[in-house]
Amino acid sequence: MNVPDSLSRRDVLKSLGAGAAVLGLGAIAGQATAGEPVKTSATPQPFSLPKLGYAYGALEPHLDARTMEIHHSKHHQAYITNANNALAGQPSLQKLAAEEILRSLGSVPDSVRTVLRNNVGGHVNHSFFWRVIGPNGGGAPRGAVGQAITKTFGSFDGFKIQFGEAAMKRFGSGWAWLALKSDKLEITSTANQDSPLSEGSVPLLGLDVWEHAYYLNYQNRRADYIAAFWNVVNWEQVAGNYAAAT
Ligand code: MN3
Repeated sequence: MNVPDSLSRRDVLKSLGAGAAVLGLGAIAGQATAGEPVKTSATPQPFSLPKLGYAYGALEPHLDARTMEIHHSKHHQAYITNANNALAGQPSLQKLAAEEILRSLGSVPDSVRTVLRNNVGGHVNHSFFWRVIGPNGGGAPRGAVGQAITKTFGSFDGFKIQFGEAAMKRFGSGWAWLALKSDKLEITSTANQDSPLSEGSVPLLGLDVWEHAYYLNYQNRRADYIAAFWNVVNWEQVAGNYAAAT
């Protein structure tokens, strides 16, 4: 099969290197507010639902317990189940970490490309999301990532405005991202469960703007949900993501 071969050695090494860097940062970035160690960016198969590093109700009043429970135990689980089912008939793809599949979607067989794009993407995006939010979050980013945000976007408030616009303008379902591409910070958004990894970027911070992420508590008020999000951002995790990517 051509899929593993199609991954350039550099991509694989970069992927593994980022994971190793994250692990190496454990003493610093591992002390996330959630109390969970920072995880490597390589997610092996078969996929399973990661435990949250906090209780479903820990992010209230900003994100309510019922939404968190359904989002994690039902929506995220469904992506995992669908991805594992799709990969059951693809032994060559089973050797790949989730992130490697997303980086090389163009090389996977046509018959499973869309289902993997949606469901491996859903698994990776949600696993990522649970770690960049947490109790005792909020405030402003410090250190290198804080400096890079200020330098790139003018100020932290300027960054929040631009990120919020990306989240608001994403029509329908998708995500807003702070990502690193060619060593530069960028704000992007993706549709559905598309990942920045598929566009050659490394996500640092992400916000799920699917209605399932906020509808119970905020109904149609996506702007209120975005405003609430800033109170739960785990900037220590974002700093760890940035350190691993640079
Ligand atoms: Mn979601």
